[in-house]
Amino acid sequence: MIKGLIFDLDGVITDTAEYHYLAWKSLAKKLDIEMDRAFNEQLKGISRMESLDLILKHGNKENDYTEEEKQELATQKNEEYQHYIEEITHDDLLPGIERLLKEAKEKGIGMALASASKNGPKIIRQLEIDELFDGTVVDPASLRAGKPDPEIFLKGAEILGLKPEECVGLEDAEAGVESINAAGMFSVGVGSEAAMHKADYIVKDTKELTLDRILKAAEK
Ligand code: G16
Ligand code: MG
Repeated sequence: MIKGLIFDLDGVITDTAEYHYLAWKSLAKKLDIEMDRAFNEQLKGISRMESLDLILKHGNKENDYTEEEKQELATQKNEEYQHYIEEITHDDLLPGIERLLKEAKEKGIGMALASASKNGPKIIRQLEIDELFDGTVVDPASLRAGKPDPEIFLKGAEILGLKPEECVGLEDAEAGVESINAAGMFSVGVGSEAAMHKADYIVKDTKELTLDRILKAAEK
């Protein structure tokens, strides 16, 4: 029986991907590296430092910076990103998400956040949904390995006091779906069939996410 939903943040609850993209693009420009939206797809769901490494590699500059300089570059990106997320309000919840969160709360379904973002707690406060995730946000800084490793979703289940098979994970990134599957949970993928082909249940848009549909699919 399904007793918990474990959510990715960016791309599932709200669309911060565009802000990550704009902030990375502006840093890449300063470093004389071209990056477009297609390349940006690879950065979804992975950590800040892993994203920077991929961008440097993309520009053939992976050996040009010391660890310290890379930390400084990542900080610059994050400062620009934080300006963007200041503007987030409750209205930035993706369509259907508020209803899903309400339905889950009413039915006593546990909810946890499995986001790679260190800005997650601030974003859910701005969205005014932090009370629903009180004490159930996995701290990405505590992880040994990021997505696609199952650790982040397993920690989410542990925080909820549930077994992995009692949880459903919701993701929009391929690395995230792999993480959910490896955790032994039912995976819901938001996105195109092609991008989400590894998910157990696929919806094109968050609008299609209702608790009823998710539970029916997971408990089949
Ligand atoms: C999000 C984004 C990634 C980002 C990561 C780390 O993950 O999808 O692009 O690199 O968080 O974010 P920050 O720099 O804020 O720590 P998720 O797991 O919410 O999709
Ligand atoms: Mg995501």
